[in-house]
Amino acid sequence: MTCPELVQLELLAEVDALAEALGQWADQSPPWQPARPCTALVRRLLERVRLIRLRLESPLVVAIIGGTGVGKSALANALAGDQVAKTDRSRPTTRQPTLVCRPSTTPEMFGIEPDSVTVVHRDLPALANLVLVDCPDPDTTESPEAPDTNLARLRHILPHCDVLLVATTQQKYRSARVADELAAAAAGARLVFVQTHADVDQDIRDDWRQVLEPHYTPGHVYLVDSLAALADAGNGLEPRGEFAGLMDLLTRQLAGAAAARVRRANLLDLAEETLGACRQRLDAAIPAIAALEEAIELQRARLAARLTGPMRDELLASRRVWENRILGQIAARWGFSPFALLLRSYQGVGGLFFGALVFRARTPAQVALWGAIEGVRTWRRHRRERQAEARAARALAGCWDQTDLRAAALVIDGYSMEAGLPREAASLDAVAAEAAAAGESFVGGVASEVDSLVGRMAKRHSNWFTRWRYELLLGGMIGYLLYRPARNFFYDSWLNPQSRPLGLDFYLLSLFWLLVWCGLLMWSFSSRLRSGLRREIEKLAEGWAGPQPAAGVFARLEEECRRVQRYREELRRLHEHVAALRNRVTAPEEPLGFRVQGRGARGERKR
Ligand SMILES: Nc1nc2c(ncn2[C@@H]2O[C@H](COP(=O)(O)OP(=O)(O)OP(=O)(O)O)[C@@H](O)[C@H]2O)c(=O)[nH]1
Ligand SMILES: [Mg+2]
Repeated sequence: MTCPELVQLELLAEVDALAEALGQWADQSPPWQPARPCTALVRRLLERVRLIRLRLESPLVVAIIGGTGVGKSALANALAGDQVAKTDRSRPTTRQPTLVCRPSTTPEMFGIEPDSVTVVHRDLPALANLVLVDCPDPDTTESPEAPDTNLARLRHILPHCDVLLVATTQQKYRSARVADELAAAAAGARLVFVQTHADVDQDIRDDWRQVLEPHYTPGHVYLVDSLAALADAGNGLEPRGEFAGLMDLLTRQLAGAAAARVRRANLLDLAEETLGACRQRLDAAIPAIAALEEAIELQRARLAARLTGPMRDELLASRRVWENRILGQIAARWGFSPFALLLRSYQGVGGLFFGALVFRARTPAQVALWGAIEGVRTWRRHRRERQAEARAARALAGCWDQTDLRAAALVIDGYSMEAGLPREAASLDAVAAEAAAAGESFVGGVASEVDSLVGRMAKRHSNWFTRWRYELLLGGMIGYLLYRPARNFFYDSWLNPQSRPLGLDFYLLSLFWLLVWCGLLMWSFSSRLRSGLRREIEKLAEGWAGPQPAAGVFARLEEECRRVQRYREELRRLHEHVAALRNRVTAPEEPLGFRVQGRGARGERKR
């Protein structure tokens, strides 16, 4: 494979990859107001990319632009080496772009509509590697309402051109109209600056360079006499002086692989400039998104405090129920022993009493908590009555104070409007639905936290040391109380005839003291448990500080914000990728000129 072919293939692959990435980025744009103009800009860029791709294999298209009468048509003739475009003293002369090319070349090859140009086919040597476009001027005063003006025709043709030959004269080099059009078209093209009328005008190139330099790197600025150059060509003479340099640049230096490099540089310039403009827009709009994200966190923290406060109170108020559960688990771990039996009886009585508490639940937090905790046990029993689930769901929704939700939704709606995001996500209905789901997941989380807390505490309070201490204390008391009746029965009644069997009083008293002892032991055991439980619940509630319990509220809006951030991040990545490519690709800059990125050429028109 030859070098130019390889360059061409590389360029094709690069253009395709870039177009695909840009297309994907534009397709994934979020419903965010500032994204709209950026997406539109990138779609226009893609159209330009399509045009550049279309003419990748074709000769370079060199457009000659400049104010009326500066000698564009005369320069086209000089470059072609023949009379190809009409020149005249009456202004304006050229009204439609004139495409000067070899007979094998057609406007369609460059994506140009044939009706929009006058095609001049000439088999001239100068046209071997380039196509000349003699453009109409941008400064003829015409009715701006007229649909078909010189300016409109000029704007229509410029995106199809690779190199802009900017012609001027001593009189016109400061023309604002021309500068504006140049600024708009320059990003997608290399530039060659030419002063005409070298035979009659002063050399203003230094001053012109100064006018250009804030916005352009002008490269070599040529000074030519087009009429003399055309006459030389007609007489079969070789080009001379500055004109020879210009001819050499266009016909030799920019031929072949250089043409591909020019196109690649143009494409990357255009892409970098467009993406840079998009980034500027998005960067300007992003603080409003950050403010919205901050406001969401703040409102969540507020709502969460409203949710966690009652939940903590509820957990503390139901301490006896947790205690009872822990006792049940401890008894189950200990299996069959006197103290385990005592625990079971105590827990059984407690269960009867506290089980009723579940059904006396009144506050939304209570109902929600019990709905979640008893989800497996109590509610399932009632499942046949389908109302049970609806009741739990209502209770979960009721965890939130509707006034709080409305206030939060209003605040966030203001921020999302400011940020340019769709407002439906901040509507009360949407927020209420999100709040219900968030409440449900929070309460579900609390239920499982309580469950593991009960398990943890049961484990902590059922170690061997604790167990044997209580077993010994209870067993000792039982042994002590059994000693006298046993002695009375086995020893006294057989060996001591004077003794009498113990009366009912003794047994009642023994039972009384046994109960008192059991009570004391239970009191000691459960009071330790209870104080530990309080600490654990407080610790649990401390873990709910911050916006986390209300994380699901404004989730849709938060997702939109994330999408916007991803969209912006992707743009930054694309822009940096294009900038890196641009720095790597060396266009044959010298003596070509080009637009300086990021310096905002004057009067830039939106592409
Ligand atoms: N002496 C001299 N005259 C020139 C030169 N270039 C162009 N002219 C003359 O300037 C006049 C205008 O030239 P054109 O080529 O028609 O100018 P243009 O820029 O195409 O003008 P429009 O088509 O109206 O935009 C003609 O009479 C040319 O002969 C030059 O280098 N030297
Ligand atoms: Mg002309």
